[in-house]
Amino acid sequence: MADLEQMTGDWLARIGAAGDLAALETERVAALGKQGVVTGLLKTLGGMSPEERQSEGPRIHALREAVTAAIADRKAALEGAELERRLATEGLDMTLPVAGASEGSVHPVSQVMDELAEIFADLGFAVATGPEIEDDWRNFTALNIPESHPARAMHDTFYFDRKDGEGRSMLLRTHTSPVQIRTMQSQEPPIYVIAPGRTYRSDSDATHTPMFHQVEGLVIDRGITLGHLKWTLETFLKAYFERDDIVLRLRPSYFPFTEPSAEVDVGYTIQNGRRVLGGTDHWMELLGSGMVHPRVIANCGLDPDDWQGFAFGCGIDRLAMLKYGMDDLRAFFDGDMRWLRHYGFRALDVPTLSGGVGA
Ligand code: 2NL
Repeated sequence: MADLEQMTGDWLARIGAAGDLAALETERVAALGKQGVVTGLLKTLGGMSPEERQSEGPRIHALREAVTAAIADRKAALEGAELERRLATEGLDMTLPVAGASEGSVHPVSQVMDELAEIFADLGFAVATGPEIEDDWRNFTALNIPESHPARAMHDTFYFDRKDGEGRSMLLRTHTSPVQIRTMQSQEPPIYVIAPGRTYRSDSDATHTPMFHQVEGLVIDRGITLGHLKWTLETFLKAYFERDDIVLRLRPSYFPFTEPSAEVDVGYTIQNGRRVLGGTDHWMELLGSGMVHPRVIANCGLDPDDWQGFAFGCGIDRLAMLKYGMDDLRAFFDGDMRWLRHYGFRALDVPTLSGGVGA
């Protein structure tokens, strides 16, 4: 067994010479595999006298450990070299021009969502998102919508057959409010968020699609009043429609999750037979809003004596139609390339407040 040192040297040389991972694997099997040389040596231990085993055992184990370590080192080195090679050869030159005209365009709904995020970021609001499959507690109960409320009727809400682990009915969210419920449950106030996203209702005609987009806003802080709500909506709509003469009118209304509640109308004039936002000649309803109901605040584990807030909700598809002059909601989701080419936005038109959010 005097040649064990010699063997160790030979194996380390063979492993070091393995040029790729496949060659290294061949060496590993030859040394440590079932029929491998080192495995064979280990098997000879069983036939040795106790004295022989005491002297040879540690040497054979040392050989196996040296070979194992060398294989691991070589493997790491080969993998590192392979990564370096790929990094060197698979790089992309981001400054190269696009080959040919690009086909895709940004859908107006995505464009408006970007504009909303941009405008509200300037007012200190973060964007919150959440799952489209929700439980009926977050979609209804937490929002003070009682079991008997018509919004819960099967014909409006898409329910799943299965319940979740806690026995709650699962559904496609009918508004983005459950995102704000999640936000209140998981974050300490003050909370300033908007929640844009897909929502679902079993409803389909010229002005309703079963999937539509909604944006809701939520503020939870101390000493929040209806005045903060009105200023926020006015500032948002002036930036969004890029006009300073936007006038709002708040009408008393009812939502289970706000008290008091207000429907928000925006003034418009008729110019050359078209509606143009601004002024006070005519009014159209644009948003629903109100002061967050104390029961909703309490349902999320916050003390309504400490925290107040306002919330609002509005259809994104409708915001897009009003700003960019589309008249049929269904065309939004037809995937007609002619419509998308006409109303789509170029991919690199990033909305900025300084450049005009719709620039
Ligand atoms: C509408 C009305 C509204 C809200 C949505 C809301 C959310 C929470 C608490 C309280 Cl977590 N309120 N959202 C409030 C008022 C109106 O939307 O007409 N949407 C299209």
